[in-house]
Amino acid sequence: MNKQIQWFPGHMQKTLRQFLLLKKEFNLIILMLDARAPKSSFIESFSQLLKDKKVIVCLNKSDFVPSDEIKKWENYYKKIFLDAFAISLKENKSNNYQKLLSFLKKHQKKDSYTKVIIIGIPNVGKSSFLNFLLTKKSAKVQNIAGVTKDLNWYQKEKFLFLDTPGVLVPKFDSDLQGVKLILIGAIKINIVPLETVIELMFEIFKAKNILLPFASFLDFQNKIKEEKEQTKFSLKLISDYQKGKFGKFILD
Ligand SMILES: Nc1nc2c(ncn2[C@@H]2O[C@H](COP(=O)(O)OP(=O)(O)OP(=O)(O)O)[C@@H](O)[C@H]2O)c(=O)[nH]1
Ligand SMILES: [Mg+2]
Repeated sequence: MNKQIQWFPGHMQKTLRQFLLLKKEFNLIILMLDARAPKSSFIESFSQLLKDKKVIVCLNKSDFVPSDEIKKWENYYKKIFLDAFAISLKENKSNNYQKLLSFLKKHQKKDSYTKVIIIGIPNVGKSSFLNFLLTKKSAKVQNIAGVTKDLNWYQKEKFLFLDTPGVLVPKFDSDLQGVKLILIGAIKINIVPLETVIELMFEIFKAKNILLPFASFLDFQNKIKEEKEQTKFSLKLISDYQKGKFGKFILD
């Protein structure tokens, strides 16, 4: 089954072009991923930008996942890039987050500003991360995809940080990847038929042994017949997932 989940508005294409034009200027790249989807939130669109650059991977929102499991992904990315840190901007702020700060300081340029670009898919916490670094609310943050629309520079000590709009790919490897990104809020829910999302949500959860209130998608359809009720219940399932009500686990 391939429903071709797609969401690639014009500003994303423009941002990717701008990234490549600015590539030479950056001393460090922070690639922000979502700890709930450490593989699916890494998208092909970034490859060209990351090539031959110093890249630090941040697995943000790790408050939603078991710490031993995210450690494996941290190690996985450490092997590919300069370093990797599982962080949470909501809890456990001191731990890995402090490590990341000292890491940044270690890679600071002596004689001029160190330019750091923060990239990632929508809604992973790029702007939140910046606000945290700046210890004040400067960048706009909201729990929906596509909040940041332009490139914005912020200065902290001898660092210049560039907050960027989240970008995606014109086409996903699979609909499962697309649905995982919908579940973590990186893709707007209204661009895909809700039925597709729920059907694949059952598949993803089953693979992870996570119980939903119905035995299967078919069971869900059989028990809730009316379309309006189905929509209401589907949105509740997604919202409950996003609130962490099904427990801590990784979708990938
Ligand atoms: N649970 C949890 N939520 C977080 C964390 N970091 C950020 N958030 C929330 O995630 C949502 C999105 O944060 P943003 O900082 O706007 O994300 P962004 O990557 O800048 O999003 P775009 O600008 O749309 O690309 C907000 O509701 C934040 O409060 C975290 O570590 N844990
Ligand atoms: Mg933002």
